[in-house]
Amino acid sequence: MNLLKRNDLQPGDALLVTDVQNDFLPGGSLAVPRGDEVVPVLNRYLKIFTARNLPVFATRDWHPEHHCSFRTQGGIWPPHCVAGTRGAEFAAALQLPPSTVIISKAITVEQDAYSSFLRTDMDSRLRAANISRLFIGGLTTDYCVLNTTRDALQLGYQVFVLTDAIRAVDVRPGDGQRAVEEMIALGAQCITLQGVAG
Ligand code: VGL
Ligand code: ZN
Repeated sequence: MNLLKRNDLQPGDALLVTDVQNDFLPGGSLAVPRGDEVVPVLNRYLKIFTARNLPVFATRDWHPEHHCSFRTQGGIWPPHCVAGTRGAEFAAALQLPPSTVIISKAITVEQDAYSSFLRTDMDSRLRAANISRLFIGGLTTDYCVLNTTRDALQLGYQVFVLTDAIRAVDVRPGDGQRAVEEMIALGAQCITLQGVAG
């Protein structure tokens, strides 16, 4: 199924690393079960993409201190990823190349944003770089990865979900699995390292 060989990566491909930030890792304020396991796998993808001179985009959840999604403000999440704090920093072990384009999302107090395309310049940055295929991994399967994939497909990008480099919050058991099924139903393809590393 949907296996790509390493040689099948091509100009127009980009790696999109979503929200691999301390607060989403074990010990963080919104810890994703086994969220840390995506880091070494993403590092392998990062090596493959950079070796082929393909661009890397990294998103970060970047909330103001009193963000509406926080329980303290009536939202559903514990306070997390407050801009400029340690919890909002990328995982220390994540080896992002210096050329990584960083996109901050959900930066206004009164609006949340799970999709990396929502009120960001993601689409224009991708268009400027002539990107047509997105390889998406990171956190969280059932929020940022799902909503980013939905919008990307809607906008006409081809999407490959890196199923070995995503993890779900699973507020309700099965949310992550359902998110993967929805992404497939919408037209995303699932691949793993073997699929790009040949
Ligand atoms: C996210 C929960 C809360 C995400 C952001 O980016 O997946 N999840 N805020
Ligand atoms: Zn958030």
